[in-house]
This record gives sequence, structure tokens and C-alpha cells, in this order.
Amino acid sequence: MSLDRRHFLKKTAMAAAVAAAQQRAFGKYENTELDATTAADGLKWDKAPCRFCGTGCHVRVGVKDDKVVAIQGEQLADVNKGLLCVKGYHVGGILYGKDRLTQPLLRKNGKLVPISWDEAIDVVAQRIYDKPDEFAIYGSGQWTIPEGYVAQKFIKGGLSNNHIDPNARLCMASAVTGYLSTHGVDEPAGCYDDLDKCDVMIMWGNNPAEMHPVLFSRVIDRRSKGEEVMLIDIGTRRTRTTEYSDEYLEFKPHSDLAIANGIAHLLIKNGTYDKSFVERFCNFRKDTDTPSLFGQPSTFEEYSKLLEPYTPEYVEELSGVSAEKIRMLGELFGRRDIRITSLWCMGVNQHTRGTNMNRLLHGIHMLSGHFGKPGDAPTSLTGQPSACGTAREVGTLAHALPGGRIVAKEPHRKDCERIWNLPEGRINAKPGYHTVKMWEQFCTSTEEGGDVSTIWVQVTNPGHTLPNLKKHFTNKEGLKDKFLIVSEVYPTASTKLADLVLPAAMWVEKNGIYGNSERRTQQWFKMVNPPGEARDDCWMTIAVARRLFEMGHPGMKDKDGGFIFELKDDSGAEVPVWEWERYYDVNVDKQLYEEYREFTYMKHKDVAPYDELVKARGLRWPVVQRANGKWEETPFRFMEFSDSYVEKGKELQFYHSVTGDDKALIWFCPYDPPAEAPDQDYPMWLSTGRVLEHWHTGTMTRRIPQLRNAMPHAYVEMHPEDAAEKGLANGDLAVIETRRGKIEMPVWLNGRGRPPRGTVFVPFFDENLLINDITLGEIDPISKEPDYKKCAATVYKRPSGKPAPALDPTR
Ligand SMILES: Nc1nc2c(c(=O)[nH]1)N[C@H]1C(S)=C(S)[C@@H](COP(=O)(O)OP(=O)(O)OC[C@H]3O[C@@H](n4cnc5c(=O)[nH]c(N)nc54)[C@H](O)[C@@H]3O)O[C@H]1N2
Ligand SMILES: Nc1nc2c(c(=O)[nH]1)N[C@H]1C(S)=C(S)[C@@H](COP(=O)(O)OP(=O)(O)OC[C@H]3O[C@@H](n4cnc5c(=O)[nH]c(N)nc54)[C@H](O)[C@@H]3O)O[C@H]1N2
Ligand code: SF4
Ligand SMILES: [Mo]
Repeated sequence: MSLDRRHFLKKTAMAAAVAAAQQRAFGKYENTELDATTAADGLKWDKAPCRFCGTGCHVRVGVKDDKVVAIQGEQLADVNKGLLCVKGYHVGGILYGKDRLTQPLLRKNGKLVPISWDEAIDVVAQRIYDKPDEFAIYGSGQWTIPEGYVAQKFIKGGLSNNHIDPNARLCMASAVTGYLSTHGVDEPAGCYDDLDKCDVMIMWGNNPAEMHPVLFSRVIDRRSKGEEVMLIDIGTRRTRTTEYSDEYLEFKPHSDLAIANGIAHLLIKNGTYDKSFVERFCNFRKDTDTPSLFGQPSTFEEYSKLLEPYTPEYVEELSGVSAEKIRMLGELFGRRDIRITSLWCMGVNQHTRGTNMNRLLHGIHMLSGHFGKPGDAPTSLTGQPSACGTAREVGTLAHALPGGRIVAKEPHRKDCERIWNLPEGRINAKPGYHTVKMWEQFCTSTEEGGDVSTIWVQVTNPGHTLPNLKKHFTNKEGLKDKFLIVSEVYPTASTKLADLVLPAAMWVEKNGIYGNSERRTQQWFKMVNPPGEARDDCWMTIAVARRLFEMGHPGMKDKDGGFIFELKDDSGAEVPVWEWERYYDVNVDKQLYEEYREFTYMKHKDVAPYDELVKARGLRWPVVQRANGKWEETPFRFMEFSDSYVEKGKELQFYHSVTGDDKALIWFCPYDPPAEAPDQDYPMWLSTGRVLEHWHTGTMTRRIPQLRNAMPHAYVEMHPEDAAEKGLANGDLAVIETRRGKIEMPVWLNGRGRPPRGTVFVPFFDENLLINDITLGEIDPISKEPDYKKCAATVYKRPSGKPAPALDPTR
């Protein structure tokens, strides 16, 4: 198959394009691939990263009369070289949905009514002032870096309370624990250049053709140039990625653990593992009785012994993948003459053994020596535009501090208190609640021990995306003294239960900084004004902090009695940025980021100075200054040829090694069964995920007519034979029932994704068909990330008689 990047992206976007062609253009907003130099008069162009996925493409934004009117792919950006996927071309439209939130709204007698910002800030501050320990912030991998940093400092440095966690807990947490327990420091060693260099690319249960399309196009493009690259899709259902793959290995959900162990087994049995690599760069580990992040030491001999049972035949039995294909994988990893890149995302992370599965993937790359050269890389892809930048690097997780440090360690707290100029002991040593626990506590009455009474939600939509929603969200209704604050841009499933809604400025309506999947930090400037009274998320946090300061909350003062968010102009005078009119008198993003930057030096995650980011289309950290004063990025970490932190002559150095000897850890982790599996009552697997056209809960993409029309509502994908057995035809309404409830939606047969017999798949973008009402809430014991990818369900034809519900009632 020969397809270049542009053709691949056009082809994958065809469904959207066909539907879009039938629709009138979206107001004055248009898609254009025009070069900036040929743009119509009066347009002002500026750069920004795309608002959507972790690929981190850059767009050029065309502005006229305070409105975004055109978008083009940024030719100067290495990530996308001028290309965009269908969401990227439409990204400007997210600002202009008709129902943007433009005023603060407070619930009075059951109804949300407009109030002033002054009153809104008072309400939030008073809730916090009264019960600071029962307050939590639920944030996002779509927070900009300064937004996350401000929230982090406010709660951990100001309130001495660690109840802050991002939606990335639902997404990247298992990747974090995987990297930490392997390299001793988070985030990938490799980068997107690996895709240009690999001979084999293995996708371990992800769907980059739809979820990271521009990135995937990079490898597809190589074929059009006559280069050979073998794509292997290991998945639980056929997707668009499968169409472009040379091999498709379908496995039973959760049995990826067995496949990875099967590969390691063969490498050892056949003596094809990389002995010298292992001796020079690796130690062995296994779990303790109760799972823990760093487990206990093991040896090569013990590791080999534990792998003995994982013969290709046994792996076939567990996974359904033939012994022959397991041998094929074993042989590929055993070869020294090829380079192998593994990619993974939610199939591996949203897994009750997600940490273990991450460890195993790192493990087979280390064991086989497929690490440390461009193209030889185990790489976890990030989903959100700043899950790396804001959740992982700023450390907005309940146990973390900025720069890869943790609250539990006294020296880490002390360093943080020093940088923040706080009195010693201000930061609490006890980790806060992780996401699922936070919402569980919020949805439990105070009498029954529910000790979170106020949550402030920023840039995420938990009422739609938490697992097992009734338990973790809807239960809030009727509980007295629970107060939900939601900062949002549109009405959502979360604002439905909110007691206070704060209207936010979004994307290019404010300054921002994101960090993408390959350690690339990207900056943009505000280009248009937000609608009505919508304001920056960062401002909201600072304004509440200031109100608390005025109320005399001691935590809002630094060691010298100054405000913890004291920002100064060039003359050194404090600027009252908590007054909205003065907020843009200084570049708040720049000042916060420069303060944050100090933390990034603590674990060699050095981000570039703000002014360097302004000039670049993203820079990959560690960004180091050379003798000639030039700032240089680091594409490949730990590798001497690229990473200046590696000592001369070492070749490869894991300088944050858990064992303190510059070595990485290879883990043994057994296959063990999933938290819930099909049985007599619920005989099918239910899996959930995404579609090309929509971003998560569709709040933004469903307001863009072209995208909405291309994919108007959710559906259940099933195998035609399963459907026939149940008397279901294409488009019929089916009932999907799990132990947690049931939901009805139309069946889609032979559609985009094709699940095997015994499995159904439902995308979660549709607010009117909330699949998370019935998904499982079980979590990985180490990362605390939920498993959305599998639970047991039964599916049957909807009993006739009842009038069918409207599928998209808001249209
Ligand atoms: N268009 C679009 N793109 C997006 C997003 C979006 O909403 N829309 N969201 C972004 C975000 S935040 C994320 S996290 C990514 C998600 O990106 P992906 O992880 O690629 O996508 P999903 O649809 O969540 O997951 C689908 C995959 O899960 C695999 N799977 C199911 N069960 C198992 C299992 O037991 N083991 C393994 N190994 N795999 C399994 C299936 O094989 C399937 O390929 O997408 C990002 N990109
Ligand atoms: N069933 C199922 N559930 C899942 C998953 C799954 O695979 N299956 N995946 C999980 C994963 S990986 C993820 S990442 C999560 C994503 O889950 P969420 O983060 O809950 O989903 P989003 O739709 O991205 O929510 C972002 C919200 O922020 C709003 N917003 C946009 N810009 C701004 C802004 O500048 N300021 C403010 N204040 N708000 C803004 C948007 O309108 C939107 O409502 O879902 C998780 N849930
Ligand atoms: S691949 Fe991701 S970052 Fe690139 S244009 Fe598409 S949605 Fe935006
Ligand atoms: Mo995600």
C-alpha cells in the first residue's frame, strides 16, 4: 500500500469530509490549507498548538476582527510539517458554539442563575475558608502548564492540602508508574523521530490512525517513499489502524500480559536476548506480596524461571493469538539487524494491571536490546495535549510536586517550600485523594465519612467521563452540603449537577503553554477576546487565592507575609493581577512558567526559557544551553549521542536509576485475570473508546457542524453473527446491560471498528448516551487508573412497544 501523509489523512477523514460537504460553512470560519503569504488581506496569523490530541501539531491561526476565521497546518512545525487531521482543520470552530458560557451561574432554588464575578469569587473563597481540608481540585491534562502550576501551588503550598488530581489519572497514570518503576523517572526516552527510523512498528492495543492521525501519517508516508516498514496491530478489535497494518493479532482482552511474557520467554529460551545490553544496563525486579511501585530485587535466573511457563502454546491458550504468531514476535525481537518501535496508549493503561503491562513492554525492549538507538523505542503515547506538560511535569497529581518530586519526601517538600518562599512545614506530607477516591468521598454523605465537600473542576468533564458514573458522580445529587464548582466553556454533563459554573476563556482566547507526547513544550499567545464575561482559568485561581488572602487565610501568605502569587512588572511593582482589568498588564504565563522552570532542573527535565519557546514550534526537554549560548533540545534521552546529561563514554545512562547504578529495571509480572470477565449472566465483553471526529465528551467537536454531522451519535459495534443470533440488524436499538445498569443504542455492523464475536464496543463521546453509567470502576492497585476497556455485559434486542428515544435530541 502506498499512501503519502496527505492522502492518508484525506482518506481517514473522508467520512467527515463527505458529510461536511453537504453542510453550509460554519459562519465566517473556513478551513484552508492556504499558505500564510497568500492569505487574504487583513488577516493576522499567529502560531498555536492544536487544542486536541497529544500529537501536538502546530496550527496557524488566522484572525480578523477579533475572530478566528481561518486555520492552516503549520509548515514550520516538525511534528506535522503543515498537515492536520480533520479535527485540527476545524479547531477554530470550537470557540463559536452558540451556547458558550458567558456569565458566572449560581444554583439558587434548583436553578442556575447569573451572578457577578465578584460574588462568584466570594462563594468559592468562603467554601474553602470554612473547610479547607474538605476542598479538592479536579484538573486536567488540557490545563495549560501555568493553569496547572497555579492550582498546584494554591492547594499544596497555600492550603496545605493535597487533594488535587487531574483527569490524566484516567489516562496516563499507568504509563507514569511504568516509566518510574523502569527508569526511575517519568516520560519516554524516545520521540517521534523513532517512527521515521523503525523497521517494525508494533501497536499494542491502540488506534493511532484515528487517535494520533498526523503522527500515524508519518510512518505511512515512508511507504510512499518506497521505504519498508512493517506495521503490527495487536488489538482486541479491528480498527482503521488494522487496515494499514501488515499483521493483525487479535487477543482476548487483558491477555496482553501473557503475550509480552511469551516474547520474553522465547528470547531467553532461544538465547536471542541481548546479553551484553542486559549485563551493562539492566537489573531485575519482581513484585512484593502487595503491589508496590518499586517491588523487590530479583535476578536473571529467577526471572528466567518465572517465565518458563509462558510457552507459545500456553500463551495461545490464554490470549487466543496462535503460537506461530507469538513465535513470529519472539523472532522479531530476537533480531539485531532491525529496529523496533512499540507504541501504546489506553488499551495498555486503562487496565487493572496497567502498571505491569507498561513494565512488561519496557522489559521486552530492554531484554532484547531494542532500546537506545533511533527507531528502537518503547513509547507510550499521551492522549491529551498537555497530559505530559501539565499533569506529569507540573506534577498535579495527589502525591506529587513539580519537577518529578513527591510530597511524601521531606527534602522534596523543603526544596519546594524554598522555591515558593513558604515557611517550613507548609506542605503536607500526606498524599491527597486520587481521582476515583476523591469522587467517591465527594459522593458519600458527610455522616458516612465522605470527607470531601467541595470540588472545583477545571477543564474536564467528570460527569461524563468518570467510570461507573452513578457511584462516582450522579450520587452527589441529594447529598446536602456537597458543593460542585465547574469552570467550563459550554454546558455539559458536569454543569448539570454544578452548584456554581464559572465561564472560561479557551485556547487562543488566552495565553497558554502545552507539553506534548514527545516531551515538547509549546507556547502560544492570546489572539482573540473571550465572549461575554468568560475569563482565564489561571485568573480564577489567583482571584480566589487573593480573596482568601484578604480574608486572612494564613496559607495565602509566603514567609515574608507577601501574597503567594505576587507578580511584578518590569519596574518591580506588584501588579494586582487578581483584578481582571489588570490581568494582562503583565505576562502572567511567562512569570509563572519561569518560576516553575526552576523545578524542572531537579530531575533533568529542563524546559526552555519562555522567550525561546516564543521563537520555536515547541522544544523537547531537556533543553540545554550550549557554550555558544544557543538552547538545544534533546530528542533522545539517556543516550550519549543526544543527551548531554549522559557522562562521556557511557553510551547509555539511566541517570535516575532506581537502583542507583545507572541501570534500568526489567520486571517480571505474571498474567492474572481481569477484574470482571464474561460469565453466564453477562456473557460478552464491553469495551469503550473514541472516534476520529470527536474529542472525548464532544463538548467542543459536537458544536462543529462538520464533525457533528459526520458522527452524530453513539452506537454499539458488534460482530454480525452475534447480532444475527440476537435478531439485531444494522441500526436496530439494542440494550446493553452490565452489573451497574443498562443503556440503549443503535447497532452498527461492519462499520469502522469490527469487534470479534463475543465483544461489543461503544464510543463514549455522546452526552445523551452515557456509556460510563455502566462501565466498571475497578482500578490498577499502583497507578489507580480505572479499566474502561473491559467489563462483562449482555446485549439484547430492545423490547418493542416503548417509543424509541431520540438519538440526538438536542439537534
Ligand atoms: N479523535 C480523537 N483522538 C484522540 C482522543 C479523542 O477523544 N478523539 N483522545 C485522546 C486521548 S486523551 C487518548 S487517551 C487517546 C486514546 O487513544 P487509543 O488508546 O488509541 O484509543 P481508545 O479508543 O481509547 O482505545 C482503543 C484500543 O484499546 C485496545 N484495547 C482494548 N482492550 C485492551 C486490552 O485488554 N489490552 C490492550 N493492550 N489493548 C486493549 C483496542 O485494541 C483498541 O485499539 O486518544 C487521544 N486522541
Ligand atoms: N468510557 C470511557 N471513559 C473514559 C475513557 C475511555 O476510554 N472510555 N478515557 C478516559 C480518558 S483517557 C480521558 S483523557 C478522559 C477525558 O475526559 P474529560 O477530560 O472529562 O473530557 P473532555 O471532553 O476532554 O473534557 C474537557 C472539558 O473542558 C472544557 N474546556 C475546554 N477548554 C476549556 C478551557 O480552556 N477552560 C475550561 N475551564 N474548560 C474547558 C470542555 O468543554 C470539556 O467539557 O476520559 C476518560 N474516560
Ligand atoms: S493529530 Fe491531534 S494535534 Fe494533530 S491536528 Fe489532529 S487532533 Fe490536532
Ligand atoms: Mo486520555
